[in-house]
Amino acid sequence: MGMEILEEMSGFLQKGRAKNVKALVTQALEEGIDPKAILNEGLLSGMMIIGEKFKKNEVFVPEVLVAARAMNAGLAILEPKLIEIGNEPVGKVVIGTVKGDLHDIGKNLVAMMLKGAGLEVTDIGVDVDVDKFISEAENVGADIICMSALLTTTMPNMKAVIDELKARGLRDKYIVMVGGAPVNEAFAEQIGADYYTPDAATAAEVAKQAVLAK
Ligand code: B12
Repeated sequence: MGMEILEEMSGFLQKGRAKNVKALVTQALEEGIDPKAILNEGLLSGMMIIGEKFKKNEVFVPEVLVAARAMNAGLAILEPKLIEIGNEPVGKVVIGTVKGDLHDIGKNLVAMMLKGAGLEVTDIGVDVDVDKFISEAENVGADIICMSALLTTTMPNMKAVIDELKARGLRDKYIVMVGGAPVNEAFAEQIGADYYTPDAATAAEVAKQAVLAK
């Protein structure tokens, strides 16, 4: 009992059917199903499947966005219950697009997949300056700082954040992840970031592993 409803929920989530997901989360709670099971087996499992398909080019940005919207709709109902039972997130992430850069589609996808992996995500938007990355990370008690850049001219602003972390003696406090189309492994290493991943699904996996290993 209960399992079918969670499978059904995951299926609706993958199709981006927010209304159906919301209705099933409500129903599952009424049936007394453990909110953690609803989260893991109903919502996050569906998002992981979408992430894998996105990685293999079986689905594209619009499908991921509607799935993420459905996940968020379900999460909104579930969150108060999760807080009640004290479900701790795997870790906390602050994510933004660096100063001078307004591209946010990739960053938003990464943020959604991170949420899908059970991380608490604070999205600080686009055109984020050095000080904001650091002060927000300090404020929320983040484990990870994620930076996105889509322009070759704004990539150096990732290094500026890392350099400032070092200057303030905070570099070891955070896991720093970087990404975006022009970013690669060699660049990440050169500026002293901890991780680079080419896509959102891998970013979520790596972030989760990194926090658990911290
Ligand atoms: C959409 C777009 C825009 C939109 C942005 C809308 C928005 N809300 O984001 C608009 C029209 C506003 C725009 C503006 C500009 N753009 Co533009 N844009 C693009 C375009 C076509 C797609 C980018 C995109 O969303 N891709 C889809 C997402 C899903 O992919 P992604 O961002 O790479 O993200 C994935 C990974 O990189 C990774 N990832 C992303 N972030 C992170 C972060 C972490 C931590 C990790 C681990 C992973 C990760 O995961 C994501 C999902 O798998 C690209 C071309 C391209 N093919 O990249 C040009 C492109 C990036 N733009 C470009 C340019 C030049 C500009 C402008 C300067 C144009 C102009 N003259 O005004 C302005 C700059 C504005 C600014 N200050 O930022 C150039 C950059 C060239 C360069 N070498 O720097 C590109 C490459 C186009 C080109 N070929 O010339 N742009």
